[in-house]
Amino acid sequence: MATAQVGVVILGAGPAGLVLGNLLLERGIDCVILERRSRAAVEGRARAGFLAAHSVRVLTEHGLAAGLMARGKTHTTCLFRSDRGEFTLDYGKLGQGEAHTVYPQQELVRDLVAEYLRRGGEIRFGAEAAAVTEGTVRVRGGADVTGRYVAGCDGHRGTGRAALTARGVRTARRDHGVSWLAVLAAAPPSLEAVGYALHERGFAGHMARTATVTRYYLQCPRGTDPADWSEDRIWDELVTRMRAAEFGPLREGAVLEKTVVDLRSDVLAVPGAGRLWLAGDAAGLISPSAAKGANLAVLQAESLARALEAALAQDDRTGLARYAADCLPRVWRAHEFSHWMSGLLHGPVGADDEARYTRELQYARLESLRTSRAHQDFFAENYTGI
Ligand code: RFL
Repeated sequence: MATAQVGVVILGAGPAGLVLGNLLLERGIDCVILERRSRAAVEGRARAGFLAAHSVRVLTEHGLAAGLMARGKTHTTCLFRSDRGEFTLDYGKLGQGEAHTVYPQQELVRDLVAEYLRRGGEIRFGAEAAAVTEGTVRVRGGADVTGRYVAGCDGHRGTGRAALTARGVRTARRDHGVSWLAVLAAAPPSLEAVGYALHERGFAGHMARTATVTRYYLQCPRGTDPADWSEDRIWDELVTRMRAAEFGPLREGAVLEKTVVDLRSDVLAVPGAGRLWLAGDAAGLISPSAAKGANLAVLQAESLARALEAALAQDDRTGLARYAADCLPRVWRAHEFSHWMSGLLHGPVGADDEARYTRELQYARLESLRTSRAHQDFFAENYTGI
């Protein structure tokens, strides 16, 4: 049985759905968010942390940045380590001179939920979209919800994407063939900045989150079971790959969370059709090697809000057609950089001639980044930009 029709039914209360919901309410468009998980689960899910300058601008312009302004940290440097030494890139002084704001995704989600509710929006937690047909969303175990438009912001395994691919929309995809053990540690950062360590045992990464929590990554074989990684094994491996003996100790702490992330990327050929439009991971998944996913979600949510406003207020669908045309080139540029970063960070395993050739290419790329101002500017522009 269908309930009354709203302007936009949004699937998913992640960064994409919540930014979109807030921007629609700001424009006076009624919407309802359907989120399959509980509020506590959504607000406690630690994932991204690096917000590009563009994301911060969007959030600030629309009154969504109070928390990140108060508690976010500005980062303008990152460092690279290998057996050939260490160097820091002050990317805040390179390229466009832009910075990252480090603010844990779960805190951003918490702020966005609070603001959405304050603006009078409705979120139904525990409401899983089972299918989307035209403007109607079938909710598992509940009443159907109908909107003039449906925004699929329910991630890359969501119902929105499934409905679109069932209609024949193609996907371009790549499996990077690499996995990361993503570790969240109750430990202060060990470095001032982001640290990328190249090692013959595999990549290791250090990402500051807050004064008491740090994220680490360890490249691991596909199919790795996180349960095989004890706390001691994680720290031993991080100490080795981050070359702590040479460059300084790591500040260790309890492991709060460990998950395996397979590095995969894909982009839908068009992010919507008819009454169903997608944003965020639903429209395309990007490997976390350059920390772009949440930033693309914000970018797309902003563009989609503008397009939906025109479609709803003036019955003008040209904005929706332009949504794809405007976003896709920027999405692909982020994918290109992410892919480049993946090649920089992940060396081959093994010591045969081909592995040695690829590893030397990796070092040549790193050396070019260390010494060439032109290369550094290009890196900075893509690293902070979206
Ligand atoms: P989300 O955040 O996955 O939210 C989708 C929401 O939809 C809900 N859902 C449904 N609701 C109703 N019905 C259904 N059928 C549903 N199916 C799903 C889900 O419960 C969820 O609440 O997608 P969104 O909004 O597109 O946001 C994308 C970002 O979350 C993602 O791209 C980033 O987290 C990626 N990422 C990073 N991005 C950055 O920009 N910077 C980073 O530093 C960064 N670090 C990361 C990351 C992702 C990681 N993992 C876990 C893959 C680090 C990690 C470890």
